[in-house]
Amino acid sequence: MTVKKALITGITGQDGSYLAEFLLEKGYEVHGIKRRASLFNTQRVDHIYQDPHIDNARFKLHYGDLTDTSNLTRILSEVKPDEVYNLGAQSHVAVSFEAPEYTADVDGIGTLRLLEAIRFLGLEKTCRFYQASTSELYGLVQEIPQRETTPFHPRSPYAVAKMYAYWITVNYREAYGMYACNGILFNHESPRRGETFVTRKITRGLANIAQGLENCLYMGNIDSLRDWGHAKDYVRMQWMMLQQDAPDDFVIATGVQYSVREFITWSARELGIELAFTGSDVDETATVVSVTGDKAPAVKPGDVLVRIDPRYFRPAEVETLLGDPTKAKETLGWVPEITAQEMCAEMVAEDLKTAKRHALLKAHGMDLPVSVEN
Ligand code: NDP
Ligand code: GDR
Repeated sequence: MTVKKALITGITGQDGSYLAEFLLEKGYEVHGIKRRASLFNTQRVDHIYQDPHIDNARFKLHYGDLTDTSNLTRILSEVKPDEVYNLGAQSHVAVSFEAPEYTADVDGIGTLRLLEAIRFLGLEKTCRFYQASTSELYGLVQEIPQRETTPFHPRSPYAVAKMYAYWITVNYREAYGMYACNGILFNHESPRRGETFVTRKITRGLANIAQGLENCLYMGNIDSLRDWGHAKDYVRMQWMMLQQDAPDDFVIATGVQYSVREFITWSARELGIELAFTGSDVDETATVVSVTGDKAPAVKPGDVLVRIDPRYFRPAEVETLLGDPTKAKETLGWVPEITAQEMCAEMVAEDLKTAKRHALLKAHGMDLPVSVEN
C-alpha cells in the first residue's frame, strides 16, 4: 500500500500540531515547514518528532518560509505531496495593523506562491490543496449567522490578505481544475493556542493570578462576540474536506456564540473564583466576590482581577461572529464534539498546572520570569 504524503505549512502552530498528529494516526507521511528562529520553536510538535536517522520515519520538518518562492518550490519538488495544508500565516489580527505589509506578503501572496509552485511543478492534477480561510472575512457582518454565501467585508490587514488567499484558491480551482478548498473556520482554541489570543490570554492570565504570579489581567473589547470551537474538532474537518469527490468551500463553526466577558467568567469559575463586572467601557472592572476550593490561594474577595486597557482596542473591530455549519454537517457529516465550556475547562486546567509549577519554583527561590507581554 502506498503511504499518502501531506505537506503542512504552519506545522509549528496550534492547528498544524493537531493536524500532524491526526494525519500520523491515519498513516500519512507528514512533512512540515518550520521557520528558522533564534530559539527552538517546535514545542508543539516535539512530542511527535521522529529521529530522521531511523528507518521509516514518517514525520519530517523542512526549513522554509512562505515569503520564499524558491524554497517552497524545492520542498514541493522533493516531497511531491498528495495533500498540501496551507496553515502558515501571520495569524494575529491586532498585529496585522502593525505589520500590514508583512501580513499581506505571508498570508496573501504566500498562498499564491504555494499554488503557483504546485502548478509549475506539474502537480496540479495530483496534489490536493487546503487553504486556511477565516471567519474574519465576514468582518462587518452582512448576515447573521454567516454561511458560505454571506458577502465578505474584511476589517483588518489580516482579513484583507486572507481574502486574496481565499479568491486565489478559488481561482486556481476554476482556472486549472485543481482540487483546492477553502475552510472558512471560525475561532478555534485549545491549550496549544498562542498566548496572545483572547481565550489563552484569559486562561493563562487568571491561572497565573490564582497562583500569585500576576496581579491583574488587562483586556480590550470584552463585549466582542465569538463562535469558539476546539482546534482538535476543526483539524479533523480540514482533512475531511480533502477527501471528497469534488473540491468545495465550507464554513466550520459551532453555531453558538458567547462574549469575551462570558469566557472570563467561565475561566474564573474553573478556578473557584466568582467575579462581578461593574462600570462600563474603559472603566469596566471585574472584582472577586468569592473564592472557593484551593485552586486560587493568592486571590481574595475584593481583588480587582480584570481591567480594560484601550491599548488592546483595534482600529477596526469585528464585533460579532456566528457561523452556520449546516453545509459541513449535511455534506461531510461533520459535527463538533467539544463545547466551548469544555474547552475552557481544559485550557484552564493546563494553564493552572504550568502556573503551579512556576509558583513552586518561586517558593523555592527559583523565580522564573513569567512573560506577560500580550
Ligand atoms: P498559529 O499562529 O498558531 O500558527 C501559525 C503558523 O504559521 C506557525 O507555525 C508559524 O510559525 C507559521 N508562520 C508564520 N509566519 C510564517 C511564514 N512567513 N512562513 C511560514 N510559516 C509561517 O495559527 P493557528 O494554528 O491558530 O491557525 C492556523 C491557520 O488557520 C492560520 O493561517 C490562521 O490564520 C488560520 N485560522 C485560524 C483560526 C483560529 O481560530 N485558530 C480561525 C481561522 C483561520 P512559527 O511557529 O514559527 O511562528
Ligand atoms: P480574532 O481572535 O481576532 O477573532 O482572530 P482574538 O482571540 O485575538 O480576539 C477575539 C476577540 O477578543 C477581543 N479582545 C481581545 N483580543 C486579544 N487578542 N487580546 C485582548 O486583550 C482582547 N480583549 C478583547 C478582540 O478584540 C476580538 O474581538 C482569531 C485568529 O486566530 C485569526 O487568525 C482567525 O482568523 C480568527 O480568529 C477567526
